[in-house]
Amino acid sequence: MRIDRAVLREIPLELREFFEISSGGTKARRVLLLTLEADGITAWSECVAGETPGYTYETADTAWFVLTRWLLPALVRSEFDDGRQLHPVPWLRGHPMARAAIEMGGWDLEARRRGISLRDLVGGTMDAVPVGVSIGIQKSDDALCAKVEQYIDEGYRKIKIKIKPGRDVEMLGAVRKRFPDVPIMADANSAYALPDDLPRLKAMDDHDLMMIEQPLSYEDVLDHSLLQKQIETPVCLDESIRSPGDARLALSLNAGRIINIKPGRVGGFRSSIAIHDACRAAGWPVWCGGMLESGVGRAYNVALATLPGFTIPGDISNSRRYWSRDIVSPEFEMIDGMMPVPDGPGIGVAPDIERIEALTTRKEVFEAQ
Ligand code: OSB
Ligand code: MG
Repeated sequence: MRIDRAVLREIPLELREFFEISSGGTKARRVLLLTLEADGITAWSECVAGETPGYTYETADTAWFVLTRWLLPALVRSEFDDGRQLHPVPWLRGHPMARAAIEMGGWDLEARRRGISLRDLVGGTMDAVPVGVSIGIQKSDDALCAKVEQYIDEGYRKIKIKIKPGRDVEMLGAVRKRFPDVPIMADANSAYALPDDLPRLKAMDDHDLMMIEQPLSYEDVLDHSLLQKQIETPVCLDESIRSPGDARLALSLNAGRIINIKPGRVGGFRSSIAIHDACRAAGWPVWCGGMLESGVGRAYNVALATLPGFTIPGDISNSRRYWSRDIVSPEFEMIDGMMPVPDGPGIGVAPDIERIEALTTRKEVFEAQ
């Protein structure tokens, strides 16, 4: 079969709160939405690239360029048997978030063609997935503790706290003192380096953290392995894992004990599942990370997290944690710290097409000849 039509759109979506990580912050999200039409079916997906190259090198602008210049023109010229096999332009290096938008849209298309949910196409086993929340860097320890308290009250099962040099060990100590039993972890987004920061990273062992996520450079798997030998807290890799090959390297070097899988970061669902399978075989738990997605991207994260190796709560929070109003209905809302998995065909939530159309700031259409 063929993709008859592909439409790429950009919409602005304002976060309810500024979100700060060690490399910078964001409030005005620029969300790229892709629709793929084939056999009278329309699939929806999201490209999760950020506004700046502060997490990976990709941005909404680089993804727009790669998608409109190479990937989408080739996509509408290609033939395929199964939606899970959309890999236009195999020679194109890098740009996994741009590629993932197409690859994941193909999964929604295939699930809708079969009249099954994305969860069933993935082979997931859970009806609801455990949920955590990621808290950006706050102005003060008191402000942070207030947020932690609010999210615990709402039922979140894991509290992730963004850290950076100057806002780390002491701040985590203050939270741990106020909340002795809460499951807490830290995410450094590559803000530290060996050997200088080793004492600081060792000191985090005092605060009973579930894990520390991506403490060192995104390029440096070997140093994460050296670090893990010297600290008790499990190291979790995020930015360092861009492919199943990266995961195999991390596993063989013991460069941590946990991997955060974000399908956009690794080029889509096929890679995500391969990483999940490799970790499961090695006894490493995984969890699903987030990129401040709209409800469209969130639906994919929820479906992926139904696989059995996703034993740690993901960054898959309520729609309301991010947006005054999401662009899908129903919105995502957890029950007792568990996100129910949509069971309708494909992503199982309906994008609000009229609102999306009204919000669209740019749009490009590709049609099969
Ligand atoms: O490192 O996990 C990260 C958001 C943007 C970029 C990087 C990260 C994050 C988050 C947010 O932690 C997770 C979410 O979507 O709730
Ligand atoms: Mg992270």
